[in-house]
Amino acid sequence: EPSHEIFYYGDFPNTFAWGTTSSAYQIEGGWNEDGKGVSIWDEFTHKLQSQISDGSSGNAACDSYHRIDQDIKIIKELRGISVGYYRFSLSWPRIIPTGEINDGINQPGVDYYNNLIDELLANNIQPMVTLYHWDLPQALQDKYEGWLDQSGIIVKAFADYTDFCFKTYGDRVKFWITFNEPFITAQLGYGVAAFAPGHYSPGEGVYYAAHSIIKSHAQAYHIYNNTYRESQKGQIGITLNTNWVEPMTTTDLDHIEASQRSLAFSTGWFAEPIFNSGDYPDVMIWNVGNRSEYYNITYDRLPKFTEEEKELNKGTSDFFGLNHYTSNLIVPCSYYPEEGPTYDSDQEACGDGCAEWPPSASSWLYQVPWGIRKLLIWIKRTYGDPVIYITENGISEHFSDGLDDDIRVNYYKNYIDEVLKAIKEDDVNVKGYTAWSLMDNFEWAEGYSERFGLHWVNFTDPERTRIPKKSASYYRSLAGSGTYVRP
Ligand code: GBH
Repeated sequence: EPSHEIFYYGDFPNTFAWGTTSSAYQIEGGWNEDGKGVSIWDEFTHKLQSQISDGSSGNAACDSYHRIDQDIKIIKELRGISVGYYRFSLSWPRIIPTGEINDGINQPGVDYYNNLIDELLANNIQPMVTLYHWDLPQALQDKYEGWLDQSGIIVKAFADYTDFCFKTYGDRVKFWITFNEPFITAQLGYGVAAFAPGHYSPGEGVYYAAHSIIKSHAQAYHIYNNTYRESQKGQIGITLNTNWVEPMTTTDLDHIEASQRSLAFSTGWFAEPIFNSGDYPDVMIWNVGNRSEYYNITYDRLPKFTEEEKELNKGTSDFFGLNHYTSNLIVPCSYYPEEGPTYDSDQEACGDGCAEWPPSASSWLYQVPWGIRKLLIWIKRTYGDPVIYITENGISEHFSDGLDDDIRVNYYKNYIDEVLKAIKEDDVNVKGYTAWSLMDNFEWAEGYSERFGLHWVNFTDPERTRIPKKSASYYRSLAGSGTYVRP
């Protein structure tokens, strides 16, 4: 059980790695420049403006496509002694415009990332590269229905893309993340349609998308493992997003079971195949099957892995990449939507933040520092004590907020303190921490209305000036006390 130290704040191991992060669509802009292909987020923001709270898009965003120098400058200033890496993502359609390598690559796009990587290294900042942070080439969506495709074409397209990236950048990139938060792509992209590509299929598509993503991840891992690992000597894994969840009533067995189901349906959905059995959690198979029966659905809404696929899934992550922001309280709930079964109703668990927890500018994000420690302990116990990198953690403010971001200083101080407790008191193998985000950026369906940055960005200034907030100097001083290490 966790000890009840209220405030720990000792020293991090001097091998601990510190970083900041961003993603391609959220910062780059240059959406149609130099031969870049259209992504599902370009299409979604252009065609369904009403889905974005301020009607905006990432067309220009932070203009990082033209401003590598400005980004390097703020990363470098932040680095102090030890903020040693920068996590960013590659835009697949910037590199391969149609998504299929046989159609050709886009050399200016390839060079953009070559320059970024070279500049980072020249400044002693290690690149941590995400291969897919939600911006699928639109052509793959149009031709094959994107991640819904179960024929193997999408898996092959992703495999070819990642192979190209390992070959092209792997001499310098030693830390790869295949997918950022596949849960979000599946549930928001192909389930409830709140995110691109806006495909509404809450009880089927949601599971199909996850299925082809897991297979794609496994392929990419094996390509790296078999062809590149020996010569390039890097690591490769996946990043999953997880809220910590607590039963609403800790003495009620139904509430405890509901919170366990909730974890199985969110983290377990991907972590069980990749870190444990090779297959989906039993409770997911059971629940989805039962609810299909109720609706007289005879095909598998949750697709089955073959024995061979299970073997290919198993053990395909060198580390557990964790994006964590908040916690929820869970109650059991059972309902049967008239339209048919849905991922939400399949899990028979409902949850939300607690109104008493301090809020943020995002409706879903409550400040619950102790949640990250419990989650880290749960991951350690459930997935065989993996190496963990926290690949995102952070808090939002409103568009009108400025440089005095005490709320963010406080959030980082308290969450990072809980991470330290997990390392020192609970022996969780956390090796690195990454603050989301390096700078304010395009916050998906919230547009620019929520700011997550350590740096404030002036979105009305064509220069997109980046100015450090109070939290940037706080993070610099905190992370600056350790020793510089590569993730
Ligand atoms: C991460 O997602 C992303 O990786 C990153 O790109 C993003 O900018 C960052 O967090 C901050 O959000 O309003 O109820 O529909 C975290 C997962 C996905 C959580 C979208 C909030 C919307 C919930 N986020 N979700 S709701």
